[in-house]
Amino acid sequence: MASEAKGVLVGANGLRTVSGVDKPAAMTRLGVMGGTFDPIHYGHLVAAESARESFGLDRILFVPAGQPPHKAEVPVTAAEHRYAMTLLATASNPRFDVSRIELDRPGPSYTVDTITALRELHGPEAEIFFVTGADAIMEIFSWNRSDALLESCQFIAVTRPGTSARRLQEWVARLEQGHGRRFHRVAVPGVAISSTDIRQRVRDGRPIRYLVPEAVEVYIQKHRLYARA
Ligand code: DND
Repeated sequence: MASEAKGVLVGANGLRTVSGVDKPAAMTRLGVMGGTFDPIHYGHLVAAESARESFGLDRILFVPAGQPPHKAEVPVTAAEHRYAMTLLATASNPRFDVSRIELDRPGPSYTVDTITALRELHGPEAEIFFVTGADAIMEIFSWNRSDALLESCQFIAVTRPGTSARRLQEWVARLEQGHGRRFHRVAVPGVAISSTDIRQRVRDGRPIRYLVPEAVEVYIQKHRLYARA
């Protein structure tokens, strides 16, 4: 027998019907937005919110990389600063959270380890969607244990100015062929902002207003991040 709970039709088997598909009532659809976030900017926020809205995700978990595995040779701002800026940038969105999981785990921050840990935390029913920009997904075969990673969750690749939308479509099709229908593509309003450009602007004494949330801009000034020594 079905019962009405908070406007959701719940069957005796504990399943609710959403768009004609039975799902466990407690199922979580979790978006995971991994990044170096050096610094976080509006391009990241628009990408995350577009993925959340397009796929009806309950939350987006921003995961700043403690030790970005692909940037071992590149100077990266201290993880605690990048974490603090991510907290500031996401604070006003009740569906955005920030995780310390990669900051508190020693060693390189491999995404496959993060997804495994999140799956243990949220249980096997949780649907996990890793959100990446078009440029990042095209590098995914070079990531640590990429075969295991590609099987571990679903992926949402968002369009990014500078990377052809058509190439992204071909990539998603190729990933689907090899690894099943767990790869999705979302066209997001193009925000041609990059962390590299923001760092360069600060070094050059140029404004970064409207490229990052105001609180992040103030944090960068206060801690003299990216400034010329
Ligand atoms: P990024 O350094 O590209 O992050 O790292 C992205 C994620 O990949 C992190 O979680 C890394 O740990 C993971 N990764 C990379 C390489 C190897 C491995 C893991 C491994 O496990 O072996 P950024 O802060 O630069 O950007 C964060 C995300 O936002 C990226 O997916 C990027 O493409 C995207 N993005 C934009 N998307 C749309 N419009 C814009 C964007 N700017 C950045 N303007």
